[in-house]
Amino acid sequence: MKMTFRYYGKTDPVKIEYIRQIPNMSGVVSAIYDVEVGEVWPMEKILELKEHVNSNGLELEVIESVPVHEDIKLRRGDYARYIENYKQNIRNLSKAGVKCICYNFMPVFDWTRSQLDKMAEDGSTSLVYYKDQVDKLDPTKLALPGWDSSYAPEEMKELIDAYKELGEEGLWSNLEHFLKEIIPVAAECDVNMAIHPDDPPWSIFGIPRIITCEANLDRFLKLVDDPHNGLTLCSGSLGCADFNDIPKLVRKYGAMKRIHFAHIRNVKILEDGSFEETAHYSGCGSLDVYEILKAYHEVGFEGYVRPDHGRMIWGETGKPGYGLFDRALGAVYMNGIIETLEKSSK
Ligand code: DNO
Repeated sequence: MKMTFRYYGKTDPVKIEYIRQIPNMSGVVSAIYDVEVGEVWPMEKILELKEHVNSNGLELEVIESVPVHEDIKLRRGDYARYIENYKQNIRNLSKAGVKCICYNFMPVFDWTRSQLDKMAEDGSTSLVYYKDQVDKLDPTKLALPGWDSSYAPEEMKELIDAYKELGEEGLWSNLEHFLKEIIPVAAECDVNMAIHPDDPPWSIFGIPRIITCEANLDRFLKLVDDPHNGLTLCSGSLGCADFNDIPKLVRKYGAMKRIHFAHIRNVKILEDGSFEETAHYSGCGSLDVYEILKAYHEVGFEGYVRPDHGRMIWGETGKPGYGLFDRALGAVYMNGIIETLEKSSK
């Protein structure tokens, strides 16, 4: 497996020069951030990013994410044009050597948390999801990093209502339509599409969420049964629900060669089903990172892996979940486990 690190481009407070100093880093996972959602990423911008990454000794083989416009998820308005644009993005990225594209099909909101800087006993801060707090939030007035903040409250309300009306089956049907359009292009370009699970994997604010559990992952993979239609298996997104057994999912979908990208994040599940993000080390959270990596090793996983959300430690400030220090610790911890697994199985 290839170790990678998420990088938000030249404006990221985490400099690419620092990322390359983390042992065993093969490349960064990045995106073009200054093009509106749904539009085609100009080839010059893609090549400029590639050149910037490559000149720092790293690869740019994974894009996270090419966002899917809400019109596609709702199959309304300009969806047909946005799907054509999406296909063009796949073609352009493949021309620049990209092998894997991560995306999600979460309505309106990407990952959701009730607090981004909850302080733990050791003074570190992390992202948390407390059910009672989330239940009290007004989604039309919320803004979290990673979310599209361009909606006015009344537009947000209209969108939420449209999804409530669409319901889960409507969303499945729109996802199927989207996949049937884009996967043939991905196959032609030999780019692996890797859907990110819903985070958290349950419905919030009454909006449907479908990439949540084993039965739904089975259903998703069958919508278009092609290896290019695969998964970003995010341990923390799926694993914050105790009905998801991550090593089991890794073994199952890994053996089917349908996992293209592994996100490793640890979370501590609380009694009421709330959760707190923790350090990657197994002893800190509810997930056994050793068992998860062992499952990847056993199925001969050859895709990309990256440490996901880290805490803020050692006085660092920056993008919630995406500082340098704790993610670097996560990468090095994972390197240690992977090296041990590889050498002890020889
Ligand atoms: C959270 C990330 C997600 C992910 C998107 C993929 O930190 O894992 O925002 O990038 O859901 O489209």
